[in-house]
Amino acid sequence: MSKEDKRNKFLSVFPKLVDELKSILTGYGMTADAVQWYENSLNYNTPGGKLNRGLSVVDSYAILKGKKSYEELSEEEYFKLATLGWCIELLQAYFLVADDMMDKSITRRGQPCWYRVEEVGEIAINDAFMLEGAIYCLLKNHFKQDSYYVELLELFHDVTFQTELGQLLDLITAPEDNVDLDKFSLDRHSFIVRFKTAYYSFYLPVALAMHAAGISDARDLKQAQDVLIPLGEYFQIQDDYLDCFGKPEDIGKIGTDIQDNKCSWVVNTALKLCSPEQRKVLDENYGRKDAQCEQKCRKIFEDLRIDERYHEYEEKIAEDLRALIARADESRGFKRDVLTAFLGKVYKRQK
Ligand code: GPP
Ligand code: MG
Ligand code: MG
Ligand code: MG
Repeated sequence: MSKEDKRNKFLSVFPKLVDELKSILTGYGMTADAVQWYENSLNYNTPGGKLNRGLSVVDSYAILKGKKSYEELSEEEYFKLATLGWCIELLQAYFLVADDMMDKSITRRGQPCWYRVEEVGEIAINDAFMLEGAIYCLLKNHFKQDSYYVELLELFHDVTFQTELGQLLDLITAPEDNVDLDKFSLDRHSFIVRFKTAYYSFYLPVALAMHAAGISDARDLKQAQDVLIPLGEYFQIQDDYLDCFGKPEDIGKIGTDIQDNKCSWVVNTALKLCSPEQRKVLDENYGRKDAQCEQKCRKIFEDLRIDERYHEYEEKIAEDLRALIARADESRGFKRDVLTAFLGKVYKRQK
């Protein structure tokens, strides 16, 4: 099945889940305008992205079950796994609606952020909570009878909290009105991105698929996590690199990390390599909402050849991850290919 067909098949499940969620509201006697509001929020905030996380749940499950293609999954099996995939997409929708308010962002996935839509405003806070709530409604409807139901609940709860911890650190490390580069370090960066991105984007899809496939020995979950967390960190480092060095037409957004005072891999690498004079320029120009200040920072990143440092980092981490994957133990039914497939999706991506 082509990538496009896989995506369309996955997308075709979502309207059924929306109907199911609407009928929960109807069952509580909610009025038609409230049901309509929820439907609008679900449709505006959930399906518009790349869907990598959701699709990965189904892909990982198929690999773990030794299926060569989606066609070998029964309709019922596919629907259940796709539902789990949509639960991650709902988690992501919840995070992004809230994150865009905290970051005062303007657009998301090529449309205005939800809180900036006329008549939404701060109701978006409640809408974010209700996107999260949808996860637990769907899990209850589709997985309550399964032996691993509690594991799924625990996983969503733990990963949500870990992401919130990462978000806290992200926010207090980059205040808008107080630039202090002494707060930054590559260690702090690593900690932030592992918590804010890697757990929910990389570990969660695989861990969900492992529970659903019945390959969920604690040792196997741990070996998956030991690869997926550094892989998620590598993914976020690419995101930071592309924010500064990517072409807007490739990445679909205009980079803002320098002006936003972000604790990104790029500035942290520069801080490690710069001379006292260059440090002074960064202190005076990083995190300022001013195009000329941004240009001065960019010049230093060029002089320090941060792009070359990035390519070195990329080769090194890909090699380390390949070695780590090669050592994974398959004796209890875990499949290295789940991890190889993820690395393949990330390695040298341009967008
Ligand atoms: C997006 O990071 C943040 C998250 C996905 C986690 C949000 C967590 C919450 C608990 C709300 P970002 O702000 O660096 O990314 P983007 O540039 O896409 O806004
Ligand atoms: Mg943010
Ligand atoms: Mg943001
Ligand atoms: Mg970014």
